[in-house]
Amino acid sequence: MTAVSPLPYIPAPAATPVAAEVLRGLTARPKRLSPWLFYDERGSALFESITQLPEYYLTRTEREILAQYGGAILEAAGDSAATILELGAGTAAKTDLLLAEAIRRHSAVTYFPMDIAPSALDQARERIARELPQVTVQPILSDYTRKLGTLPGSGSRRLVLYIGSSIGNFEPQPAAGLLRRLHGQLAPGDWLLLGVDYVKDRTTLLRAYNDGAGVTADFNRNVLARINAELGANFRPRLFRHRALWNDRESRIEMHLESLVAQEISIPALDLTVRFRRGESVHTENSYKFTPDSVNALLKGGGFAPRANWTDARSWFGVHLAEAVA
Ligand code: AVI
Repeated sequence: MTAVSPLPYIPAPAATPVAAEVLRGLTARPKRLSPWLFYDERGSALFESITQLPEYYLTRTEREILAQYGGAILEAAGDSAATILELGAGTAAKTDLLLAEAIRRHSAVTYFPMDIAPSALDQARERIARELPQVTVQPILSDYTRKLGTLPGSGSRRLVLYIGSSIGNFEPQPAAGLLRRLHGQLAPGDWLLLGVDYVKDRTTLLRAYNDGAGVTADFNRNVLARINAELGANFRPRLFRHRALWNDRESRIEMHLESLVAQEISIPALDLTVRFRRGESVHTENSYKFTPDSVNALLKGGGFAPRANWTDARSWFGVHLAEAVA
């Protein structure tokens, strides 16, 4: 009888995106987990709480810019403001400021919020229907980071919002790739409004990711609870310390989870045991910080022509408007 060599064993659940990412990340050296894993229902709620923390200036500062310059932004984007799309819209709380300006300028405004969280999209739709009934909302449930698909609203000039400095959670190459894919879906004359966090003093940056109430720490550790819930793992999140540090060379905040003890974690759905040394860490997020020049370079690399940008009184955050060019 001839011996048949066994096929490599791939546990079936690793076919799901979460399982595949956890398998890849926790068998890598050094260990890492992608930041999109944060956003299950609890993680999304924790992120909403982060946006209201006194130390987390990003959301508040961007809102200030949109409140002050919303009119100027839409003026600069011209007639594209009648068709507004938003990548990773969440509950779209800040977007109301722009939508209110849009209905001042256009008799009919259509808004397409895109997000992976159906509950956030529902909240956005209900609130906008109540507060800005002149806006037609057409939510799109999708993960724009994985697959952009055909963007709606072609035929009219479009304004795509990508605010909140979400682009900062991608490394430079994937960030440029994402902008290029977006550009590929747009027509010349469509616009992109990109919100980015600027480089600033280290203390302010570090405080934003090491808040006193420990919400960011819970948000970081929630990824372990998610792996427990979805893959049957036995992480004890409290045995991992939240660490956020500033990497000056890469111009980014890094978040890590550091194992407080030597431990062995089993992940039954992946048929995997993961060993941690005491002090070993899992890199869970990068949050890149930009300068006006580095944003413009990123936009140009993606096929966009930077046209204008606005900032707050302290130059902590920037909102950049760019046109898709052929
Ligand atoms: C969603 N993103 C822009 C946030 C950030 O600041 O990078 C995620 C976050 N991580 C820790 N706090 C907030």
